[in-house]
Amino acid sequence: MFSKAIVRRPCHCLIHGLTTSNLGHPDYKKALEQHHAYVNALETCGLEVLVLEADENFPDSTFVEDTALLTPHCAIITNPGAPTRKGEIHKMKKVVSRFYSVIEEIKGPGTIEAGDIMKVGSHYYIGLSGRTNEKGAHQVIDILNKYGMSGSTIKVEKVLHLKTGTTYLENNNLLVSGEFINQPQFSHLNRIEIPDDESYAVNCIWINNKVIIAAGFPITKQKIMDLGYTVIETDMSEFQKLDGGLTCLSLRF
Ligand code: CIR
Repeated sequence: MFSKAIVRRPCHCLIHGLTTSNLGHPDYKKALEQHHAYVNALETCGLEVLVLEADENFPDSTFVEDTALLTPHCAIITNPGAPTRKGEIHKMKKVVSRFYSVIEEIKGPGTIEAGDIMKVGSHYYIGLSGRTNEKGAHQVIDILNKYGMSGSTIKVEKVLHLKTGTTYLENNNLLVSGEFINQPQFSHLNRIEIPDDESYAVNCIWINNKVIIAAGFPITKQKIMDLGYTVIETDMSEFQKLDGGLTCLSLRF
């Protein structure tokens, strides 16, 4: 169960955020409205949400998930692989220290962005992607082991982060798309396949038995409702333009 979340309002320079999509620049006003609706969705799931003010120094700073991994036993401040995002961690470390007394940090040359980390029980799958390297992943695994948790690595070849292509909905249910559909490390889970034309929607958030999903993906919505979850839809069009999904916009703990 989660009780809190941390989010950061999008800054004006969001429109210059990193992207591989060809969907055009986000509309700032619309992004702010969508962010507001996202916070409402988290609150509807029962979370107390800390909304941090926009940070104009970092275009991608609204994607707070990448800067920290918040586990039940410790917080781990990451070392983002994207050079323009490395500085985001300093403010986040201060914020996280309000809630955690045990804080670990990933050191270069290890890099990791927590969009590459997916928790399944006390095990953490870590994607080796363009942003997360072996050294970063192994530092995280060593820290997890120190606190009685575990981790393993999975290659991410076609998408930005591990959770761009798969998310866990608890109760053994895993949404999978593309390169993760036949991933042997997931074979013990109940895998729900999301078709290619809805692959953006595979990035969902489970919170206390409700699932927040991106609006406009009817097949995904139906599959999740069929599993018995209450579904909350929210429009993500402006964040999709920057390769950002639902999980990226918050730290939940
Ligand atoms: C980036 O490329 O870093 C941002 N535009 C999007 C980050 C998405 N974060 C995530 O998947 N956890």
